[in-house]
Amino acid sequence: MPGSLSLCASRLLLLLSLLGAVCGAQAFTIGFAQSDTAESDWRKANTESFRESARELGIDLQFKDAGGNTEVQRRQVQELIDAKVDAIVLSANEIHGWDGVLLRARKARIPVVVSDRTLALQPENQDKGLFVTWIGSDFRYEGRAAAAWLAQESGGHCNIVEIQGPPDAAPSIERGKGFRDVVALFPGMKVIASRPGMWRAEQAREVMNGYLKQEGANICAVFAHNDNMAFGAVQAIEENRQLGLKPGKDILIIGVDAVRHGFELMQEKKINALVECNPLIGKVVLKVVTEILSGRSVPPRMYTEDRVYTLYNAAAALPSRRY
Ligand code: GYE
Repeated sequence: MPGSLSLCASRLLLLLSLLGAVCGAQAFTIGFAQSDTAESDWRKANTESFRESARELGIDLQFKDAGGNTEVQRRQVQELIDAKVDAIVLSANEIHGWDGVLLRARKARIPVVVSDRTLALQPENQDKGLFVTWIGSDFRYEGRAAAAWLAQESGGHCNIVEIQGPPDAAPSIERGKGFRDVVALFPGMKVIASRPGMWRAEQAREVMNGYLKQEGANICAVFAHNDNMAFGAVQAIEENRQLGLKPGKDILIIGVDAVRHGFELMQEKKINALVECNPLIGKVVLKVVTEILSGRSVPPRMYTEDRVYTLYNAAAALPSRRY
């Protein structure tokens, strides 16, 4: 079972289920503004989780996908406001630029729930209740967990290449900060290179190719902000046969998300560790929205619990993986 919900969220889920059974879920129309389903395996699983959960819960899901374009996503949230949906769920492409459209949602009395990606509102708007709650993973913990695993695996001596997500996306910012929180504790650990791979394997492959030509055997590990970019790093190492380096052996590889193909590469010993980030939050998010629309209060933040998987427990975990 991938990352179980945190205590508050799992208890709330049980309560929501009981209340739903008693009160019967009203057929709400909920808008879901997704950042970019095509960006990663994680995002595909996340989108499917919302679609499947909406069907199960009898919710009319008005789905919008911004294709990674924040201006388009802002326009799509406005379209949902204009359509007078009952509530909006936002998984933001980047942290900035949401104040105006969220102020208009509040004026239209449409509650907003932020899913997965956190936002950075202007100081003057931070106490205006522009969204009711945020539900997702602790990205800073994920970065810290990745570095802690690498410190123990490398004995605290490692030159690290970091392949980041987009610079203005919350997971990139927070995973990078968390990773550096722990690396700073080990004088022998150093991030020698860092560049965005934009969540995608192909771009990460190009980034890694460049670093292999510059740094080659000086690279001890790759920290990729998501699994798809870890896949690209593995591909680049294998393509540079002239260097004679093996991913997972000569260069340690650690990713974040823990998607199925990542477990398969761990079984092949090409990836060493994956920090889980659970995308299957559609049901809890939509149930929380239903609670809000039914007039009940919910916690301001709800975390999913994630864990670290390694090539040592990959085989045992793979059969139960759901994304
Ligand atoms: O790590 C990445 C996806 O917001 C946690 O976005 C999510 C991140 C995830 O594209 O694969």
